[in-house]
Amino acid sequence: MKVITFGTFDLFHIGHLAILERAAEYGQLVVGVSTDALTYKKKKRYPVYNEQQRARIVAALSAVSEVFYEESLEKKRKYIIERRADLLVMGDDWKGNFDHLQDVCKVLYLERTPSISTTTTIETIIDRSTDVAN
Ligand code: C2G
Repeated sequence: MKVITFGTFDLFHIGHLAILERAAEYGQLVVGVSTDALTYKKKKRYPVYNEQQRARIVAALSAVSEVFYEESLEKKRKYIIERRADLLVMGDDWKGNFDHLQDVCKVLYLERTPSISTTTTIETIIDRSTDVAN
C-alpha cells in the first residue's frame, strides 16, 4: 500500500510528527512538502523555514519513504496518479476538501493533534520575548 500526504510542515512540531506516523501505519509514505510560494498562497505568509530545509527535515523521518515538492493544491490528482498512491491522508482541518479525488485513491482524514500549530508556536515565542523585554 502506498500512502500520500501533503503539508507545509513549518517549525516542525509534534502534531506534524503524529500525523506522519499515523499515515505511515497504512503503508509506504510519500509526502508532498508545499513550496514556499504555495505556502504564501495558502497562508498569506512565507514559512519561517524555507522549502529545502522543511523537505530535508521531513525526509529524515523514519516514517517517511519519499518527499517531493507540492507546487499547487490543484495538482493533487496528478501527484497521486504519478506516484501511484492508494490512499490520501490529510488532517481533519481539510475534511471534505479532497473527496473529489476518491475516483483515483481512497481518502482518509485523521484527527489533528489538539492545542499545537505553527501559528500558536510563533505567538508563544512573540509573547515570551515581550515578557523578557518588559
Ligand atoms: N496537523 C495535525 N495536527 C496539528 C497541526 C497540523 O495533524 N496540530 C496536520 C495537518 O492537518 C496537515 C499536516 O499536519 O495534515 C501539515 O500541516 P500544515 O503544515 O499546516 O500543512 P497544511 O497547510 O495543512 O497543508 O495540499 C494541502 C496542503 O498542502 C496541506
